[in-house]
Amino acid sequence: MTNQLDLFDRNSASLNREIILNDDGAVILYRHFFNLAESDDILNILIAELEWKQEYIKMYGKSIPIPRLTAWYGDADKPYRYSGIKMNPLAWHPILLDIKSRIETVCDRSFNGVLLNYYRDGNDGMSWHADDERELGKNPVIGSVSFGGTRKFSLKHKNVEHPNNKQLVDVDLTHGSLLLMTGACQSFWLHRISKTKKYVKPRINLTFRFIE
Ligand SMILES: O=C(O)CCC(=O)C(=O)O
Ligand SMILES: [Mn+2]
Repeated sequence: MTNQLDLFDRNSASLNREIILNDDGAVILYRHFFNLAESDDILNILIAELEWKQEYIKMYGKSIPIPRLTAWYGDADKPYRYSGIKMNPLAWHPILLDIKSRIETVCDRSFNGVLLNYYRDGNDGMSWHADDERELGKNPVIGSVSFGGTRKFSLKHKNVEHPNNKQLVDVDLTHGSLLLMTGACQSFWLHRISKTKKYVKPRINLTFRFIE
């Protein structure tokens, strides 16, 4: 049987790769996937040219703004649903297609949609969840690219008996980094971006996904 990580080795031998976890799924980090000049340019284009929206979720009969701005781009007819929000895809922006083809060189997978999150400051975040929506299929590969301020990404095992249920796996996601979540990661692990009282620069994260 091919080891999950061997697949990635074939394509990414020349890139510095860090294994964040390889237990009930794998998480791999390429800290400098995009260089500084590229990352600065991409961040400016994403802020200026994408259609950012404030979405709301219903809680106890009230409509609550989610703590970040979002956008969903992708192939037509691939709507995406999470937390009761249905997002129809906007047509691909050229910069998103460029990023997609760059990351596909190491992902061994093609993507047909991308969810973007814009964390304006430390009051924006995303609580514990797994990317386990049915339309992503079993064992999805998620390609997560970050630009802008560094934010702490944490993983927690879902099994309360597992040591990493209490001891979180923390990773700083820096400007230009690519994080791959693969294998059974979404079945066994939760992840989040915690809010912080510290000053943090605005950050945009893109999670490339394949909707079946
Ligand atoms: O902002 C991040 O790094 C994580 C985003 C995320 O988990 C998601 O979009 O599902
Ligand atoms: Mn997620």
